[in-house]
Amino acid sequence: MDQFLNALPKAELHLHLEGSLEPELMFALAERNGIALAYDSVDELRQAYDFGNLQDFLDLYYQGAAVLQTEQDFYDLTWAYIERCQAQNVIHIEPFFDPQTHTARGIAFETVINGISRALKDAESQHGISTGLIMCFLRHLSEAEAFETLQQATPFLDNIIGIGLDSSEQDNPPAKFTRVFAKARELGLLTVAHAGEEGPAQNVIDALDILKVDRIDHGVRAADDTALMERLAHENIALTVCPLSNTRLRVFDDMSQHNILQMLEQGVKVTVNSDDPAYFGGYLTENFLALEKGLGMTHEQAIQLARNSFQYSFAKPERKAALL
Ligand code: ES4
Ligand code: ZN
Repeated sequence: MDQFLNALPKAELHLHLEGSLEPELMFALAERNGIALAYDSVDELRQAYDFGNLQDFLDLYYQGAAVLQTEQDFYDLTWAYIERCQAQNVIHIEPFFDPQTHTARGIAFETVINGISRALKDAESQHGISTGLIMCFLRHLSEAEAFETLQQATPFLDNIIGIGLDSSEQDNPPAKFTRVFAKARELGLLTVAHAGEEGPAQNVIDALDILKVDRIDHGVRAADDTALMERLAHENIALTVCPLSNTRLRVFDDMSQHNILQMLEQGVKVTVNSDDPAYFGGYLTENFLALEKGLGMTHEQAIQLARNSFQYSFAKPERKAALL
């Protein structure tokens, strides 16, 4: 473990709470809730984490989330992630959750958000970690289902800072959610969207121009479009890049091929994030370490990446000033 990278103060802007469900906790919750898993052991489950693409991963990710049943389960999931943050000097977090993964199984929206929110509140009071929760819509589901989810969230708008868009990018372009994003913005919510992960650079353009997002999740395929790269740099549009995710899902064959440092040097406001750390082999420090090992990232570059994570966070101005 590189002491410098672990001790470096960092923010995480792209983390799916359901993707922080470690196999050990998955088995413990399965037992607590009397649920049968398709795997006999933690080792057997980990061996299944060999993905050819995004959809291979999503199939296992939605299956794994089925062990989450009670408010306490959502608390325990979130708290386990917060303890990882505490151990890695991650002092500001903006985690995602996918309510539809749970409401589709008959779990009440309030069960999910109350468990998560209570853990985030404890993170602030016990560890001084500042937080902002982002609710994601599953883009493989319909616009109507996204609207229904936004409706369910209305009593809890104080608990969330924004909305996002995740799941299968292929065949589910940003334009499918134009109206629900407009409605969320009217409600005062910030907006982000996964774009340019497996999908084309055009999805990044459409997320900006049609959904009017405040930040892009992944966005690595923007590098295919020179004009877009210049726009991202000049308009200070941040990308939440996830190096280990991208190699595990074969967006890049090897870390040595990853374009994050090239984008950084071109003036694009990139940040480092872990996405689904229980599935992709590491939390934030491990992602920074992978960049050092695979791309020769310097300490100066690491400091700039960490600085970007504070600068382009949705932290309140006074908190941001303290972080920077
Ligand atoms: C995700 Cl890596 C990734 N891409 C799209 N949707 C997701 N949900 C959880 N992880
Ligand atoms: Zn993601």
